[in-house]
Amino acid sequence: PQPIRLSDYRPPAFLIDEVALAFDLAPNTTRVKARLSVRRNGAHADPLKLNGERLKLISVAVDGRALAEAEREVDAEFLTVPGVPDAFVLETEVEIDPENNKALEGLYMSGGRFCTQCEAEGFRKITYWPDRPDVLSRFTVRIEADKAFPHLLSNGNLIEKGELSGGRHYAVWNDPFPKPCYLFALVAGALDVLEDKLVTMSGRTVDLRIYVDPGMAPRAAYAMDALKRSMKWDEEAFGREYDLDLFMIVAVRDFNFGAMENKGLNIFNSSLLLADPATATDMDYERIESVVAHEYFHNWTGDRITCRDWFQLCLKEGLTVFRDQSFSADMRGHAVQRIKDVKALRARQFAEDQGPLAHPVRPSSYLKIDNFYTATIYEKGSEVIRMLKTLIGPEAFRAGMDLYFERWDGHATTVEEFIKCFAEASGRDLSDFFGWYEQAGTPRLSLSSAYDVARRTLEVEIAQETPPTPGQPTKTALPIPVRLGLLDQDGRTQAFLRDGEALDETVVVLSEAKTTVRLEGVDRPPVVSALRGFSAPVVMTTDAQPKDRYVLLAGDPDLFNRWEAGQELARELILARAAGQPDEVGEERFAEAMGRALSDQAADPAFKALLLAMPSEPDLALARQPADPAALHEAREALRLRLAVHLAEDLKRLHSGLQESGEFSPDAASAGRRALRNAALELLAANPKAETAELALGHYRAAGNMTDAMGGLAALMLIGGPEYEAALEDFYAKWKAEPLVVDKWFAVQARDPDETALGRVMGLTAHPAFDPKNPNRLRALVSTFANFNPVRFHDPSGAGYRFLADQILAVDRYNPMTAARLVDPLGGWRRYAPALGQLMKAELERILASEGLSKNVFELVTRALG
Ligand code: BAL
Ligand code: ZN
Repeated sequence: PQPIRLSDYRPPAFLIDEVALAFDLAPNTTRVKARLSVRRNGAHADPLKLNGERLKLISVAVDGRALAEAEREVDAEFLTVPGVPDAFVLETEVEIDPENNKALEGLYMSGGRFCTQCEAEGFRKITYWPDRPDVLSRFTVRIEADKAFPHLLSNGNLIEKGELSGGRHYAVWNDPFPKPCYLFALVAGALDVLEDKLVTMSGRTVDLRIYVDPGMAPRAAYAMDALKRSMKWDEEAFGREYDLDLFMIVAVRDFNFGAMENKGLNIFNSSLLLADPATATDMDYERIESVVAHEYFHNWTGDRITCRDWFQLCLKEGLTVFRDQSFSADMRGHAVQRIKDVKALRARQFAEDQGPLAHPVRPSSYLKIDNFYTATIYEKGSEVIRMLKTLIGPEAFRAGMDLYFERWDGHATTVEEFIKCFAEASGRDLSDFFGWYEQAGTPRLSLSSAYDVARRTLEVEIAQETPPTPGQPTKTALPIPVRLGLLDQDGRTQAFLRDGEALDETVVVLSEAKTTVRLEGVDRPPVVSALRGFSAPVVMTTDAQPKDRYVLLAGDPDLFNRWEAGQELARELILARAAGQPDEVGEERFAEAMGRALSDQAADPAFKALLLAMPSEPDLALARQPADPAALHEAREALRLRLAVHLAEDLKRLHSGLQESGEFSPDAASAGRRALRNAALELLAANPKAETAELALGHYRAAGNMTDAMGGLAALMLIGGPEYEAALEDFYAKWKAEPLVVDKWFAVQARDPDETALGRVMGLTAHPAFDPKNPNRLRALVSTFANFNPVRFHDPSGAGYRFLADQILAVDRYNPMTAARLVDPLGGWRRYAPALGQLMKAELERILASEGLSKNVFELVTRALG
């Protein structure tokens, strides 16, 4: 297959101002009629070439005249009509089979309902169309179906509906905002609806509707609340008001993405929408809040202003992640949110950036754009916007956003044009900053400092270097904002002078390979707190001694760096032990410091819960290569055991003291207390004594909500034994009718580090509740195992790799997009000890040698091996 390149971009040959679609819905034989008002774009004599896949063509007509077969060409990917006029009406009719569409792209059925997923290239499986984001059209959509499908929904406003003979009915929708076809949506079926209203900043009343499976409407209440808060927040933080009279969300169970921002009709994976205390954890509530916000925020950053081509994906995704992270920080606390966001960034994006799948935030070529919905585009894309805001300041940032909305509303545009708005608003030359979009890889910073006690000066030197990534052997220096403050040895903030200005904190912007800054008026020997708030997506090493880290852990006013100091201390101790050089004294000292941090009454419980969680095994595997997952697992457990023993009384006190009574509330403070209580239990579970198993079982049995039930079950999983087996059985018996909870049951078993786990996971693929055609279920078992159970996935026999490769091959036959997302854990083969790496590579080669591979899997496996 030929790659698509950014440098080959050409404007569309034809534009379509208006389209009328008519759907006659039937599970196996849906008819789609399309009436397109087409006009030639520019002076050329090209034929009209429309994308279309898996469509049975019934008829084509130009300006009312049906075309004979000789007058058009049809192949597996295109309909081509030569010799068309400059402006004309094209009418097509096709037949499609939603029931047998298991790729879940285009129009398909989930739970007996029709639904769509068109981003990135699903619309071409619905009708013939120039399937690219820079063709913006006004859509009118008529849906006709049996009344067994009572709700007939599409984008925009409902303009007509009525009854038809033969038990059928119809609805007509009009979307006044021109949009690319990837934002088209249709839903039809039996649904319950939760309704509400919101008055916007200009006083308009908007109807809000969330459609869910019958009986589930109460579980949409939290999503509705999150939606209303998001709408208000976007008005206050960005001055953006909602534009239609109606905003709808539909939850479906079978979905490749988390959710989709179709104009006025968001479609959600039900796992990111439905919640009540009995079936959803606090983490589910948190994710629902952020994803509801994310999809809503797309209305302006994605829908009103979209991407010129798919290379610009970060233009809408990185920016919208930045917006949803800012919203979550306002809702839940800035420091705690930042720590969680950075943990996610490191776990997914840093790993991606260090492997064969590394790519720039704006890539320059692809085979399947589906493969670029990555942590780099999303999470690093958001970090880039955050740095931009740090560099130009919040006022210029807001002015740049205002200019972007004003200038580009109703258009499809590029990252260059976006950055130009900030350059104009700030009066700054941002050409160097563009490097963040074009250069892949995580910059490495090394910081050293020299204190001159006589002159009371501190010289800080920071060097940057970005390792090579595939296709980019040499790298240039980037502008990197490093937020920095000083403490003294007693942990008090120290003011200093920079260029004569007295400051508590400053931002050093690195622009060269090496940058030196001189701080004066530093009265006492300093401890440097650098990269506060994780001001740039980099890996930083410093000349700090462990004693400096203890000072930061105890008292850095920047909570991110306080947490980071704890993580760095823990990482060093674990890596030393994994390398066969345990630092027993250091481990004790660390346990004592953690004890002091836990007893800090002023600290937020949610923050303490994060402090208690040791760096994850995937995170540790990135820190030292080649990685030995078994040694890392053992060393991490050894440190956890030491903490569990040393802090046993504190942890038990926390566990009993934080037990809640009264009604469940999903608010951040209550969730933080539950998080700390469950974190205490998880740490205690590192010491698998009978007493701990009893405590965990009691916790599980007494749980009044899913957060605590899962906390208990996860702790029992770590302890193992009959209590765990009993709880697993009890859990399944209780929840087997609740798909989202059964997903959790599969996932907890997939995370089990016990040596029996691989056999158990393989056995679970034969469980009657395992349905690999459902992406949530597949991810719960297979993806959780491969990504979050390193010690068992990297079984020295290679059986874990073989299991994953078999799953990829099986799923690729019907759902390439989801199959391709499973490739990543094998992609890091070069980072592991050769005995493991070669086995991983062999599985990639086996996949590549298989017949009938999709483009999606082919592209990722080829790159992984490359
Ligand atoms: N646009 C795909 C789903 C999302 O990022 O919102
Ligand atoms: Zn998005």
